[in-house]
Amino acid sequence: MAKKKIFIAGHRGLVGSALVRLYETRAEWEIVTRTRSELDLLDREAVREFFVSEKPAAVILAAAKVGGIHANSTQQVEFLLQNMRIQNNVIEAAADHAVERLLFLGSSCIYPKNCPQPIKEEYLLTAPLEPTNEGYALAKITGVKLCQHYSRQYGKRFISAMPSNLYGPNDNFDLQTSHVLPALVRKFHEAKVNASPSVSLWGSGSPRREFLHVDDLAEACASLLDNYESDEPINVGVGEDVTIRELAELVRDTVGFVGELEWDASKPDGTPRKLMDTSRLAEFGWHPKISLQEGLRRTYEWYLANPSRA
Ligand code: GFB
Repeated sequence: MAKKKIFIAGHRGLVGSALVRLYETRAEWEIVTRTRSELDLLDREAVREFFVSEKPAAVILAAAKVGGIHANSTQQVEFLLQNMRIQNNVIEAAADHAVERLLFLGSSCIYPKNCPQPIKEEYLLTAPLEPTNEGYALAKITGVKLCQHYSRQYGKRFISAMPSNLYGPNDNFDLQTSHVLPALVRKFHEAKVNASPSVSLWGSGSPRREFLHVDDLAEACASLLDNYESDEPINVGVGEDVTIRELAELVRDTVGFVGELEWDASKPDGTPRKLMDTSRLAEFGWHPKISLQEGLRRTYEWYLANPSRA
């Protein structure tokens, strides 16, 4: 049987690299990737030419400008513009060049700042957004809606998954631009190595976050791409969250740092909580496998084995 091509856009990132690891085990698919220098996803014509020549049957759009609370809040223009451009280019070209299935990745931060918890998919666009990531959220909401309208207006099988906060191999460990979990791994590791008495963390430690290992996300994406038939977005999370303080204690214990935690109140907390309701996903029949403790252990191992990423 001839293999079908799947284009994994953003294959060097946290999500894309997990998708590549997964699809390498699936014989029915031929993985297609392009580095940024081979194909600039911001360039509409180049993207259209790529679809004409490669003719992928499926696309997972994991290419995006992403970052933690500091990067998001200080580069709202770039997060809004670049993400809109990438997703418009890829989704429109996929529709115009007979891609059979496309999965777009949204994010839990696109839901309203103060919505009831756990967050159901239907809460999208019911109230104002969290200001620290408004640019990113607006771009992602547009992508989710574009897929939904392609599905409704043109019968395309373009779907959207909304992951919670993600972590795992190939994450960004840069302290200015990273998300909290990789930042904590690095901070605690460096404090241990330097025998520092304390580690400085941002905000109050009281916000709650839900963490999903990226290998679990990749499994969920593959399953949804194959079998999810609705045009409604679907949350992909673990169904439980922890405070940032609890996360910090877990990372501290995983790394083996003995010292104090200090909280820098001059840094933002961001949204107080964004725990997603995963009942739609459970009904679909998918459940995560990797606990936060296990995922953290694996992530720290990966970090130690890849010092160049730090
Ligand atoms: O992961 P994070 O940067 O982003 O921060 P968000 C989560 C929480 O961890 C915030 C606290 O309350 C931070 O103040 N925190 C404590 C730290 N110490 C640190 C640290 O050293 N580094 C970082 N980065 N945080 C992002 C959105 O929001 O979530 C994006 O901005 C995206 O749009 C992503 O959706 C999933 O969870 O607040």
